[in-house]
Amino acid sequence: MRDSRPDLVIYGSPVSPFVRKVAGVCIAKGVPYEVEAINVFDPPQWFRDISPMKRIPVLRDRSVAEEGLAGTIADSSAICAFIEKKHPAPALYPESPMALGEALFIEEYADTALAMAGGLGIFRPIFFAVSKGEEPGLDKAREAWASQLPPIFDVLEARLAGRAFFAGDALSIADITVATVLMQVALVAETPLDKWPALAAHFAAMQALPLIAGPYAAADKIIRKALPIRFDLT
Ligand SMILES: N[C@@H](CCC(=O)N[C@@H](CS)C(=O)NCC(=O)O)C(=O)O
Repeated sequence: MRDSRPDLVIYGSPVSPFVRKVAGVCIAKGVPYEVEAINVFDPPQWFRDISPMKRIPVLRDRSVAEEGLAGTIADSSAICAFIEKKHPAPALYPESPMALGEALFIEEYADTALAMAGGLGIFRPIFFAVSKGEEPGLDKAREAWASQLPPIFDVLEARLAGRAFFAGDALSIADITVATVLMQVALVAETPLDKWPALAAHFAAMQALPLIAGPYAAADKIIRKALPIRFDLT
């Protein structure tokens, strides 16, 4: 009998923006995948062996190997570049060298600066506290929204320069990464972006795409069980 399982397995949880980024790339390209749940805070040894930094996601390509280190890639950026090579259409990395460089910078900026401010500054203090039955860390989250995020939004607004996409003139890894990481804040709080009109328009357009909305809905279902509301941080 033919194996109907997809080649690609994403180890992680849709609650991670980096898992949703990889899922979004798979959806954009029409590549079947499945998500295999991993508790990254207490992972089994086999997962530690394939995730040197003890982070999700890790990808497995079953067509290479079903277990062990072979056939695995850690880190969402490495995973997405691998998927692009294996499934080139539609391209999610611009052809022009400068646009490619810009896209990779925005991806890195969203993965680091935006993820630190939005994930560590807002998502974790709220959701991790609520999950433990504690009061949400609203002071920390409000400080992050008021002080840490605006300079990052300024950078993104300037890079967009009123355009629909961050790099080149088509959807790229840059757009997918900014949207999935910013939606980590939207899981727990309102995200009024009136002061950054280009970013607000970009965010709204991205949220309407199935490749962003689908993985987000899977995360939202998990989050809403512990946290029925979103907080106003203004
Ligand atoms: N640069 C990594 C970041 C991955 C990452 O930070 N994942 C978080 C979940 S969103 C994680 O695994 N955290 C585990 C921990 O902090 O111990 C990527 O892009 O894959």
